[in-house]
Amino acid sequence: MKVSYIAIVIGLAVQSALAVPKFQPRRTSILINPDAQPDLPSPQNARLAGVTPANAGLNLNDIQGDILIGMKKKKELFFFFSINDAATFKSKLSSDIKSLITNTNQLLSVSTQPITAVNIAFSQAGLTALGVSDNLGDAGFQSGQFADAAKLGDAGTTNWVSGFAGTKIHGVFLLASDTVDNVNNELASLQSILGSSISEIHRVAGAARPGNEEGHEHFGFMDGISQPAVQGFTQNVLNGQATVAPGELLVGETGDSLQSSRPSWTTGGSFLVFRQLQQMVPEFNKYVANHALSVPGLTAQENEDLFGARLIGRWKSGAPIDLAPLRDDTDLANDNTRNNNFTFNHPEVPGFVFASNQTNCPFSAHIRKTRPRADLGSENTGHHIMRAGIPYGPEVTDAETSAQQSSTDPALERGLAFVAYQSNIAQGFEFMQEAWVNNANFIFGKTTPPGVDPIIGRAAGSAAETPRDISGTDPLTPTKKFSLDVEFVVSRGGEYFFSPPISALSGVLSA
Ligand code: N7H
Repeated sequence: MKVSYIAIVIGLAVQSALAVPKFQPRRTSILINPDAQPDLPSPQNARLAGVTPANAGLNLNDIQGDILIGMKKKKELFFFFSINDAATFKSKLSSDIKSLITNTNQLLSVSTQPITAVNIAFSQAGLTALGVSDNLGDAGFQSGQFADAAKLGDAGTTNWVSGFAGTKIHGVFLLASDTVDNVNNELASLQSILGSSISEIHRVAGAARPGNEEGHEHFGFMDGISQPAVQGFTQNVLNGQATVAPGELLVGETGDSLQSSRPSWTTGGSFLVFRQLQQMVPEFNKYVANHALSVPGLTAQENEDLFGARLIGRWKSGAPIDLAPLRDDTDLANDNTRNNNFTFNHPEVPGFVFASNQTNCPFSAHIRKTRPRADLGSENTGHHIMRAGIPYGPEVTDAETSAQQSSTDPALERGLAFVAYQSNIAQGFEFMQEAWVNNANFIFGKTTPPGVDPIIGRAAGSAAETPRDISGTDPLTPTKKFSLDVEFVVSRGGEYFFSPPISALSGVLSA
């Protein structure tokens, strides 16, 4: 009796062990895909895109998965570390860690996505710790982000997370999945592989916002709509999408101006700019409510929403104000063939003077400052980035809403874990932030100086309490100045990294 009972138990155990395959193909994606955002190519289309142009041959199996997919992750953990024991780290990097790194092709279809996607990137201090002395050809990367803080408009570095101050971070793991548990399990297994060869310096846990807010950042605006189409990757270019040579994002590829001087092992890698940008959401909402416009024919709520939309250049839905200047249009927002198809110029409108007209969109609006489209004549500016960030931190609490003020509780900090990829930081993120966003006179040649970008702009070197002036936001009086006396976005610092091609992990980086 006892023996047959044991046999049954063993039998059931064997049966259930057999019933659970070791590798369970995914049924739900790691990625979100709101209608407003561009779709990713299917693996087949991505391969075809690589065949047509002369610059064919992006190695999507070697390019880390995060670089070309944009702001689409459901959950993402950024784990910043220093390397204590380079020899042990290198031996694990070339074997166990390399086999866990997720490439671009894997992410393009749900069935090939891993349980948790793992990417890795190194700072200059990290490359030095690994004994890599090659010059990657990027001055910003070489000196690190802390040295850049003043130029970026960070009002001092007192708000910086201590881990970002200096050059103590050597690398970052980017772990993406559909659940927090998956991400945490993956981190635990990485930590057990690497043991004491690394130490944690800092971590940021990102997540797409819940429910209908999925894809929206913490101020409530749909994000990730306007991303560059990449030759050799994107097959169906959407109307109004900027098309860039792969070398604008990927080191060593066609279009990288330093292609001939890059170390050969870096081809297919990309510089990753990370910024922890805290968002003061109740303060933003309060400022917008207090500055509601008075455009005739609109309700009070519509006038308030319009003011907010004119700071960004899009409605919360994602519809561009250049095409929907007075009221939101959710059909337009959710149609990715139309929602990016505008230039800010309206030659079809009789008497439209491009140098002075801000009826549809202020010169200072965030999306105009960061992609001036027809304002620069030609789109081919060479200043594009692939944005791959994700919101972090909790939703606003009722207490914060009623106080109209963000809590000082560190557990309630929220914002954007900003990530930008490019082949040249000086031409990409730095240029955008310093020459456009923080420059009160940009867009040049306009009859009214726009002021800084209201969301992320601050003149380099100005103190945090200095009000930031913008104009153009009131369509009835475009010369009217608004004094932004609160910070909507506070920089908590960051670092510059290089996201290497996967092949380099068992090559130069672990030699
Ligand atoms: Fe920005 N926001 O909610 O206000 N961003 N951004 N950004 N941003 C964009 O078109 C936001 C930041 C760019 O091609 C949208 O995808 C916030 C930095 C660029 O038309 C919204 C923060 C930099 C674009 C936001 C933040 C940029 C863009 C519209 C910080 C670079 C595309 C959605 C907390 C220096 C422009 C979309 C184009 C769009 C927001 C940071 C750059 C809603 C909250 C630091 C290039």
